[in-house]
Amino acid sequence: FTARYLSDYQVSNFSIATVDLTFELADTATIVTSTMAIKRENKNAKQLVLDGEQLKLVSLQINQQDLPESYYQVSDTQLALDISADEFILTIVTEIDPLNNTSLEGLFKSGGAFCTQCEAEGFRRITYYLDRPDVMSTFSTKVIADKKSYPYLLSNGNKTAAGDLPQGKHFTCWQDPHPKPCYLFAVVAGDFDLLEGSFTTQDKRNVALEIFVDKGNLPKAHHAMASLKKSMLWDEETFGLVYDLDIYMIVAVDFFNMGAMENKGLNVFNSKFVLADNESATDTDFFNIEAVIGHEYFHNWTGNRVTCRDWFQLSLKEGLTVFRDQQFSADMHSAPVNRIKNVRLLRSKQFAEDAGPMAHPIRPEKVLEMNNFYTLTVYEKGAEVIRMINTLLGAAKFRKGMDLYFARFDGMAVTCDDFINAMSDASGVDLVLFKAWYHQSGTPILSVEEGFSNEQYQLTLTQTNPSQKDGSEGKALHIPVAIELIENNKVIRRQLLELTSEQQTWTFDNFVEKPVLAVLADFSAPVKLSINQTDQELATVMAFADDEFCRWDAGQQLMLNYIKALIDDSSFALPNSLLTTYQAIFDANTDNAFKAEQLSLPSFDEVVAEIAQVDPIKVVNAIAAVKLFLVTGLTASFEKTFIDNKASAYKYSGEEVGQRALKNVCLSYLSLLEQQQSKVVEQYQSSDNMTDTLAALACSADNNLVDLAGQLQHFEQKWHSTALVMDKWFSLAAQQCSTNIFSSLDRLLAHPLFSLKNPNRARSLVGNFSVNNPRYFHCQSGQGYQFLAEQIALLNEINPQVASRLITPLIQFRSFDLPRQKLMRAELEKLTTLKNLSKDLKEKLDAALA
Ligand code: BAL
Ligand code: ZN
Repeated sequence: FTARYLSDYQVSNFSIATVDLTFELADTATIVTSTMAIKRENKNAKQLVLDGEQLKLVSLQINQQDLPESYYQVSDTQLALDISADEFILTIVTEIDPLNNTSLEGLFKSGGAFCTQCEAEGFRRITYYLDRPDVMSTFSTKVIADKKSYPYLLSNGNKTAAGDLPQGKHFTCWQDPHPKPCYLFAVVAGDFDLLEGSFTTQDKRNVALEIFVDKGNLPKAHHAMASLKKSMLWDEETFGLVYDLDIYMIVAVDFFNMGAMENKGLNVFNSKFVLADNESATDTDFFNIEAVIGHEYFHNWTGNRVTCRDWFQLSLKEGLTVFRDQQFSADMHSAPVNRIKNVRLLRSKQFAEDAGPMAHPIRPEKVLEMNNFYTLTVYEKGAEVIRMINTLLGAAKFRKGMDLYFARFDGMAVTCDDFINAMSDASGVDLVLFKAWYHQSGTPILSVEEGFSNEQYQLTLTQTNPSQKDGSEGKALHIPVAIELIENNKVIRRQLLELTSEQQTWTFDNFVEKPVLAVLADFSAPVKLSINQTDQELATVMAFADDEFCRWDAGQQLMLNYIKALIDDSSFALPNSLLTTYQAIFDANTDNAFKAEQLSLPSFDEVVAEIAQVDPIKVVNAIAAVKLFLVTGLTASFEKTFIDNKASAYKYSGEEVGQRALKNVCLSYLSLLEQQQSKVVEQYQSSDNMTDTLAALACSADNNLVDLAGQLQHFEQKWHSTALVMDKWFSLAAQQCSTNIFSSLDRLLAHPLFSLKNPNRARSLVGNFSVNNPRYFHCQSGQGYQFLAEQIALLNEINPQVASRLITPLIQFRSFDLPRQKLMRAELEKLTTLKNLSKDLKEKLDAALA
């Protein structure tokens, strides 16, 4: 395996103007014929080297003449051709085996359907090609298959022809007028139910909207359709971006490595992000479907019309598109609650990645396996970086920057620098220093010092940036820090400070007494905050900051301080003042969804991110102790709020989602008290919706309540034939906080509905155990680590991409105490000896064990 470096980028020696593809689909021997119009762009380049993996080369022709064997060489990864002509037509026929393709890259079977996944480098598993994003071509595709089994034959662009063929076969032809890199290519063939809709663009064109789902699932596609229409309208209204083909198709499949894929005009989705109805989907499912449909739709401009020059620039499209989907969700729902959820994800998962062995800048500089870089850093931190540009420029200038970006680069493959330069040129804002966010890894620590004298308030901000992988010191970044100053329980000053050096001090005049600081309003930068505020100051921010994020965050900080105190000393006595502060959350006139976030304590991962080499069981115990203290002291408030927010028949609407969230947070607290546990049973039995059912089940699993076994059995009987719901069942069963968990896990692995070949299933059981069952994943015997490592070893052969994702909790072993480190390391070392160790795992194991 050889690593690739950003600094080695060179333009392609050859271009491909057009590519015509014919797929003769068959389970184990699909024939792909590719005819390409190729031009030599670099006169000094002698060989044309095409990428190709796991292909059987059937034939090769130049300008319709067979190419003698002496003119080409085939290896496991390449086809090198010696061709003297500068312009020529190359026809390649390959044979591939979709049925046995369990990696789910390239062409594979998902259930009964054929489907493709080409990003990042899957197209090379379909045919030999210049598989790089800066080679953009016009694609036309003919798909041939058995008509009865595969009535729908789909590809990118517009349908140009269709007809019957002998032997019960048929064909459909597609033409995509927009030149594109091959990672955006897709083919799907199957027998589906089709939900049809339409959208009229602002320039009055009619776009056909088609959602393809497994037979019988049509009623579950309506929310996805509504979400698509909202996305299309939002992008027109917010960014002036209009859809550019006559048809937009979405296909939902059960076997998929990612959430979804933005192939031009033909998105392929994990069915989890399409299918929903009131009985089987949770509020979170409904929310996520809208967000992911939006995300993939927004890629049509940020990703497809303007794409990446090379894969190191992935954040060019992903950071920007996540930012756009976050803005979309914020506009559709509560902006502060969305912001809180973004920040929780960042703090719990991205901060750990940025502190772990796979830490990388949002624009990585060295890659062994590109699939390893579809990360929280590239996506979520990448979105934070775009958000900071938005904050520094202001919304109007940010929009001007977007307009200039599209005016300059439409139809091109470009770099992150091109994006920033457009932003800077359009706004006049200097972003030279800001660019360092693109090449520096690690989470900056922002330390806050306050002073007060002679009616003057002084604020000193210091940034500390972690040292980099090459040993160099972290440099000062351009950090926007939005603050509020509160005096007499009122915000009297609001300002955006720009920290551009290691340390800067700001002074504010005319204060009678020291104001209370609310810092990082709306979480204005992805940093860790180091600040000493008293409980009283935090309570003031919780009650009186204007910025909702700051109000929420002050509560989190307060709780974190006490969780830390309990980790240091488990006999630490929590003060009753905490109860008063928490009671104020119940009493405040705020919306329910926000209250639910305020009542939710920092998660296990968020706490781990704050403490070096921590004993994980102490973290679990400390969080549980704070929770028990709060519910014991405020039982009546939790109970009243729980009862007051019981909704009538299920409806997915903002008001009711908030009510359910608040009610279920209260139930989670109450379930710690034996005398309240009947509420869990009652809720499970009376629930008419998946949100409440799962909330009750989670209480049973987390507290190992006696009713859990019966509830799981009942749930399984009811839902055994609904795949997405059974994923939830496997997740919950893996979350059971019980000494019997390891025998349960063995039974679950042997369950007839369990298969490691289905990524959703593997993630439900294996992923959820290692992430959401910390007491047993981190148990002292090391059995939890061993369980995960054994499944990863199996997945290494089946689906390296999924294996490589699931290994994350093990490679982050340095976050934990030395005994755990030793146990986790031992499992990682065993994995290094695997036969056929994949590139995906090797890159992570090497980084972790270095
Ligand atoms: N491009 C891979 C899937 C996504 O980020 O939309
Ligand atoms: Zn994306």
